[in-house]
Amino acid sequence: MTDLLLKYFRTKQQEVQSEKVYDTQCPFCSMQCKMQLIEQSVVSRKTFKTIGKDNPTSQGRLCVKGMNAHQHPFHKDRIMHPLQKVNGEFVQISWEKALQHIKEQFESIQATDGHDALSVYGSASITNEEAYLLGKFARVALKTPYIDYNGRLCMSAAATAANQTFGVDRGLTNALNEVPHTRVIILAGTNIAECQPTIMPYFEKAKENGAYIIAIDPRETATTKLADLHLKVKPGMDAALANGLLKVIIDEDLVDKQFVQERATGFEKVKEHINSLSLDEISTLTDVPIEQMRTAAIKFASEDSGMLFSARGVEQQIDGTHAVRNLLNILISTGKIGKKYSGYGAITGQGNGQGAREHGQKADQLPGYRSIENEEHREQVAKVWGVDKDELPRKGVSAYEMFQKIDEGKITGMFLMCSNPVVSNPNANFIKKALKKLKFLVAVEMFISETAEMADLILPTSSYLEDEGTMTNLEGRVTLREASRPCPGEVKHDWEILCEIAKVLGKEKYFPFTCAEDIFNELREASKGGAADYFGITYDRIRKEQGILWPCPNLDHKGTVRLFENEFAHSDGRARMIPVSNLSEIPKEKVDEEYPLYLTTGRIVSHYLTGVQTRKSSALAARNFESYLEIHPETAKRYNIEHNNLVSVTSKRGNIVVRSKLSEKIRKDTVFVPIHWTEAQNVNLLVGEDLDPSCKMPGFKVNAVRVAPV
Ligand SMILES: Nc1nc2c(c(=O)[nH]1)N[C@H]1C(S)=C(S)[C@@H](COP(=O)(O)OP(=O)(O)OC[C@H]3O[C@@H](n4cnc5c(=O)[nH]c(N)nc54)[C@H](O)[C@@H]3O)O[C@H]1N2
Ligand SMILES: Nc1nc2c(c(=O)[nH]1)N[C@H]1C(S)=C(S)[C@@H](COP(=O)(O)OP(=O)(O)OC[C@H]3O[C@@H](n4cnc5c(=O)[nH]c(N)nc54)[C@H](O)[C@@H]3O)O[C@H]1N2
Ligand code: SF4
Ligand SMILES: [Mo]
Repeated sequence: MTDLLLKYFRTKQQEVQSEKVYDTQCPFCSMQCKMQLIEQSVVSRKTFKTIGKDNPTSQGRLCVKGMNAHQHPFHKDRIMHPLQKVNGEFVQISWEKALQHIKEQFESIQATDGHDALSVYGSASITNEEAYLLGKFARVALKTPYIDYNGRLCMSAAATAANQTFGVDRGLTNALNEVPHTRVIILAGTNIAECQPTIMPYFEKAKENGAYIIAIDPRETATTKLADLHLKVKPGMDAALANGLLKVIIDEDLVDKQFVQERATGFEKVKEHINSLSLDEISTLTDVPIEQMRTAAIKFASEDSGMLFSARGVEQQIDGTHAVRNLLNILISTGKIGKKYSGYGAITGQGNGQGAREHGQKADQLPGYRSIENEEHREQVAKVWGVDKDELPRKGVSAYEMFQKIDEGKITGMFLMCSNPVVSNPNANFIKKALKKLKFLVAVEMFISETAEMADLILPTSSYLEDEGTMTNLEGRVTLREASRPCPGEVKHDWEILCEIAKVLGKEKYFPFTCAEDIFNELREASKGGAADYFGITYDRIRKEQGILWPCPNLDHKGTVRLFENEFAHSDGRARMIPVSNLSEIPKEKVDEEYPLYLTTGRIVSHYLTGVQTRKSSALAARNFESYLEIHPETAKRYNIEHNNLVSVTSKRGNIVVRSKLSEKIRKDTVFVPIHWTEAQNVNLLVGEDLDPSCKMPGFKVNAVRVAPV
């Protein structure tokens, strides 16, 4: 190096007056990649950079969202003070006034409209400690049955199916490091390449090792590229397709009879049902050729090991629970579960999609995966909380149904933490109309989201850089997010806000917490003996052992890496198979002359959910600054649509305008719109309100629409 260059670098180095490094985990998906924020002060300004950090799950990798995750917390629009709406405008107020205002409003609503008039809407992007505390807050501080959360729109079908089939629901039954060694993989309605990008090397390695990969998706995606066989199914027909595969497995005598006999119940009924079905009919319904079904089924059944993964493509359907149960029928009938290199994975979505569905945010649930309608469970949790079990409310209703109750005037107040339901719920016009009827809406937020915009009060909350706590990743591994950057402005943590509100409501003694670890220690007690038992997990252990997979019932227990090796979690130790019909119990919307195309919705790699965070990141926003309609060129031609046209997309519920993107990768009868944009581009203006009767999941993935150039 020349002297001149050396001198240049030296001066550059001197310009960096200080450097701070903060450990944290990515605020976005379920991989929960560990990362470090490097903050440098250079002369008069600060610069930030994010780098990956080694850990057993993401192994130091980051995707484009992770690398740019620091851009939104430092965005100028971040809320720094409590904001109250006065004559339609938000004005800054003190915490003291904000808390007093909440007390007055909550008390007045409960005095005039009853206890049940208050509702709580939570999230799977908050920590375990916060999810747990929010459930306790609703039941103990507000005494309302009405609490549910955004995971209802996300994991509810997979969770219900796994609970019904296996007796317990943990996203992956095996750790990710088994994936490279399995012989055959089914990827059903999951786009891991865009949604959990740092998981990909596990699957790429499997392929290198010779695994055969089968993808089921109506579109060709970066994920289906990995597949040896792509079943380009008609949207919403996964339950029927699974019947097709089961039929081949049974007809070809490929059932693992010993496994089915010893470890499951219900196989005979499934077989009887399958014998009554015709492959021709299934092929017509699914638009998957019989030969492809045969290849997939024979390959999956004949290999020694195999894994099956599902995500929202199969699950966000009004028969999502049954569709997943039928996929699990395939896994059980071929004996590919509870063994090395064989198992199931419902790929979790949000950062804490797993943990936040275990500890009491769900309408019918108490911590540790306990049921709020079970007397013994009520007793156990009431004891930990120091309340009388008869004082605990009963079960409430699901996320979308809370908005129906608001519309009916039965719920008049809402406490919203970490979600943007105006954009993420189906039938978005209705959600907005319902929210307008509320007497009082409080949003705990980092930004004025489309929903916070409608609030009477916004409370500023901390980000993933500042808020310490545990997050359970897609493997079921409980990890510790060591976030330690000081909160900016008057920002407080979500858990701190809950404790302060409880205090003004006179419930301080139930919320005495001074740090996240205090809350975790109570959660451990409350989950003890439950299905999701965290009792043996401590902050110290997580630090030393780089995360622990639940259940972990005591301090000497190593955690459970592989589930169901000896028995399933039902009391008889067996998995439950049930026959599943080809068609949904509640009919899905059909295409007709007026609405001739199927609309399906989903994600792209550069944005996250309703986009409130990623649209604030200059690097991510620059990659995709607007929504689009993916449409097959032949279909586009039929409706006089050219590439890059503004297109009007209309369903029975509403209308959006997005730009066309012609692509041969999508089925000719289907169009796709991503979910990350709002207002005239909010795809949920088009989605209908029917819900899966078993888990109340909306049908985000199948709706009938028409398209026309604007
Ligand atoms: N970049 C990015 N990553 C994310 C998120 C994000 O917003 N952005 N969100 C996170 C969250 S919360 C979640 S839940 C996960 C979601 O992760 P995924 O479920 O993988 O994502 P989606 O894009 O919703 O849907 C997956 C695939 O289902 C396909 N599909 C649509 N209809 C059907 C159908 O009827 N049958 C079948 N078999 N497939 C169908 C779509 O074409 C799509 O490729 O991602 C997480 N990761
Ligand atoms: N059509 C269609 N609709 C869908 C889906 C689909 O595939 N298709 N997917 C569904 C799925 S899987 C999901 S998970 C939902 C998610 O939908 P939402 O719950 O609406 O998701 P986000 O956009 O993440 O909203 C989170 C909000 O909380 C704020 N926030 C972020 N971190 C924190 C925090 O730590 N504390 C607090 N208090 N606030 C915070 C963010 O600024 C943001 O405004 O959308 C669902 N909607
Ligand atoms: S978005 Fe997911 S894969 Fe990407 S860095 Fe964040 S946690 Fe990792
Ligand atoms: Mo999700």
